[in-house]
Amino acid sequence: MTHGSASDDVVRRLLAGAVADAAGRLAEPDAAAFVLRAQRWLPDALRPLEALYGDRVDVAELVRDLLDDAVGLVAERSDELRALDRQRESDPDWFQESRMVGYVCYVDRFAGTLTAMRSHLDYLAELGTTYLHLMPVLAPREGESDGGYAVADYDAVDPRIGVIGDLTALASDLHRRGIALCVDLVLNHTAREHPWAQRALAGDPRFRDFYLVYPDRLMPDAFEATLPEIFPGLAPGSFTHVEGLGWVWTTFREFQWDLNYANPDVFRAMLRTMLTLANRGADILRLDAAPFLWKRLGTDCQDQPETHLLLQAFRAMLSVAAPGVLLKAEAMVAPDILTRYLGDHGEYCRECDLAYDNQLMVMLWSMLATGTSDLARQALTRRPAAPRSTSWVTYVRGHDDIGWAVADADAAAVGLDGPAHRRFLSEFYDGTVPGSFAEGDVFQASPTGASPISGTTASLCGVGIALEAQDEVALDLALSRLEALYSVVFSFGGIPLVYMGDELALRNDPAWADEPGHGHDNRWVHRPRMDWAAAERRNQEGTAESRVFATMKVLAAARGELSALRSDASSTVLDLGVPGLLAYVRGAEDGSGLLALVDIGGNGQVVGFDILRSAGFDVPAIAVVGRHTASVADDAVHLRPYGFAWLPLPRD
Ligand code: OTU
Repeated sequence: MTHGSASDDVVRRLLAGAVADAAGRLAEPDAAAFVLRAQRWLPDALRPLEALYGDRVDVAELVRDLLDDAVGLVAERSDELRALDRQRESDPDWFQESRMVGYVCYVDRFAGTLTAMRSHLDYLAELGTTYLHLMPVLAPREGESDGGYAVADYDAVDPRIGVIGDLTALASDLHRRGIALCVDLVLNHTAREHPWAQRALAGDPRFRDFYLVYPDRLMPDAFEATLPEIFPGLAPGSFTHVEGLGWVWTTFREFQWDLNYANPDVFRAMLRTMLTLANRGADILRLDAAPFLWKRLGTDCQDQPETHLLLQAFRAMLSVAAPGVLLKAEAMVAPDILTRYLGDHGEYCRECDLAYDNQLMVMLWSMLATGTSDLARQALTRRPAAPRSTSWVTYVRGHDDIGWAVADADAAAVGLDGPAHRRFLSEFYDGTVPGSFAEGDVFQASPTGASPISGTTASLCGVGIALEAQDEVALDLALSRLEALYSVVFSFGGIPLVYMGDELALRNDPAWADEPGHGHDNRWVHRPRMDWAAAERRNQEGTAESRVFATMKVLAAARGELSALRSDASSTVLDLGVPGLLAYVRGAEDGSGLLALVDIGGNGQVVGFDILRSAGFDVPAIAVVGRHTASVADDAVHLRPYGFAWLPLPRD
C-alpha cells in the first residue's frame, strides 16, 4: 500500500476517533493499549470489510461503529481478564505449549449445572486439563435444539444449567487454575425463536435482512441445484417454508435459520456477541459450522472466499478488543483447504488460531480398521501443515458423527479405491464387516454406502464386545486400541482433546433414545451422561477405568515435560517399511526432538535399532510408555499389540 492512499487516510481518521473515544471511556494504561492495538490491527480489519461491504455501506463508518462497540465492551472487561490479555499479548504462543491438554464435555451431562461444574475441577486437574471446552452453554430454543446448536439468546446461558453469572464465576475458577475456557459460538444460524428471527417474522425489514428469505421457490431451487444436504435424514433440503415470511435458508435443521452475512449489521451483531462472551471469561471461541457463512449461487455454499474474509475481519477486531482470545474453526472440509481457516492463503493472513484436525481423526480410525499406516502416512504427509503461529486441536472423536473424509487421491496413491475404502470404514465401524470389533451405528445412511458413524471411542475400539463376551484378552486389546489412538492425539501436533468419558472408556449409551427430543438423532449414543461411579473406579486397581485414566494422566504429564510436543513443533511421518507401524518425528525450534512409534496393526512389533539407525536416528532411551506397552531390550524397541513408545531424540 502506498503512503497517503485513501485507506491510510481512513485508518488515520479512525485512529484519531479511537484515541478520543478510548480516552473518554477507558482509564490508562488501557486506553493507550487499545489505541496501539487499533493501530496494529485496523488495516487488517478494513481490508476484508471493504471487500465484503464496500458496495453496500461506507466501511469507515461501519468500522467506527465497531470500534465504538469495542471500546464500550473493553470498558466493561474485568481487571482479571485485562491482566490475562496483557499476559497473553506478551506471550502470544501461550497455546502452543506442550502443557496444553483439553477436555470436552456437556455441562448438564457432566455435572448438572455450571455451579456443580466448579466442584469437579479437581477431577479435571487430575487429568492434567488446561483447556476446557464446554459444549453449547448459551440459551437454546426450548425442546429440540440440536444439542444446543440452536441459540435463542446469546446473552443468557441455558436456564437448566444456571445463569450468566455462573459462567463468569466458573471462568474465574478455571483461570485461577491455569485452565483456559472454550465455548461454542454458533454464528452461522440462530434458532427461529431468537428475537432477531421473531422480529423478522413480525415483519421488521431490518431483521428480515438478518436472514436469507425468499418469496418463492425460484432462488431456493436454483441454490439447491448445487447444494449438498447436510442432514438428509433429519432435515431434507436447505430451505424451510415459514408461514408469513417465505422460504428461509436453513442449512441444518428447520429451526436453525442461517444468518445473512452479506448484511454488515449481522457482522456487527455477531462481533458484539463475541466480545460479550470474551468478557464473560471465554478464552477460545469455537466457531461452529464456519465453512457455511457465505452463500454463492452455483456452488456448494461452503468455504467461499468471503467466509475467510469474514473470519479475518472478526479476528482483527477481536485483536483490538480482546487480544488474548482465540478463534477455533470447526470446519469439516477437505484437508487440502482446511488450513485456509488457519490463514494459509498462499501467504499467511491471520484468521483462526486453531482448527480441528479432522484428517488425523479419520486416519486414526482408518489405521485401526486396516491395521496399516500407509494411507495415513500418505494423507498426513500430503496435506499442508498448520501455519507456524496457529495450531491444530487433535482428537479421537467429538460429539458429532465420524464422516469418512478420505481423499480419492490419497487412497489411489496407496492402491486403494477411495469410494470403496470409505464404504469399508463405514461398514467396519457399524460392525458389518466380518471380524470387526466395533459397535457403531450409522448416523445417516448415505447412498454411497460411506455412511457416517456414531459411537463412543470405547465402543468403536471393541470394549463393549469384549466385556459382553467376558473375554479378558479381547478387553486388553480393545483398551490398548483406545490408548494407542490417544497416544497419537497427545503427540502428533496440536492441542489434544479428551472427549468426556473416553478417559474411563465409557461405552455407548444404551438409553440414548429415551430422552425427549433425542430419539431420531443417534449422535446421542456417544454423548453419555458422566458415570461418576465409573469415575470412582479409576482409583480401584485392576479396573478398565483405572487403567485408561492412568494412561491419560501419564500422556498429559509426559507431554508437559517434552518441548518437542509443543504444537508449533514440526511433525513428519516416517516410512520405516513396516506396514503395521505408525512412526513419526516431532522437532521443536529449541532443537529437541521426539520419535513416536505405535503398533497400529495390533500384532506387536520389534523395531530393531538398525531400522532406526538406517532412518537416521541415534538410538534413544524410552521416555514415556503407556502402561506396559513397550520396552527396550536386545537392540530393539518391543511394542506390545497396539503398544506405543515416545523416544526423545538426542539434540542436534
Ligand atoms: C456442527 O456440525 C456441530 O458440530 C453439530 O453438532 C451441529 O449439529 C451443526 O454444526 C449445526 O450447528 O455438519 O455433521 O464443516 O461439518 O459444522 C455436523 C462443518 C455438521 C460441519 C459442521 C456441522
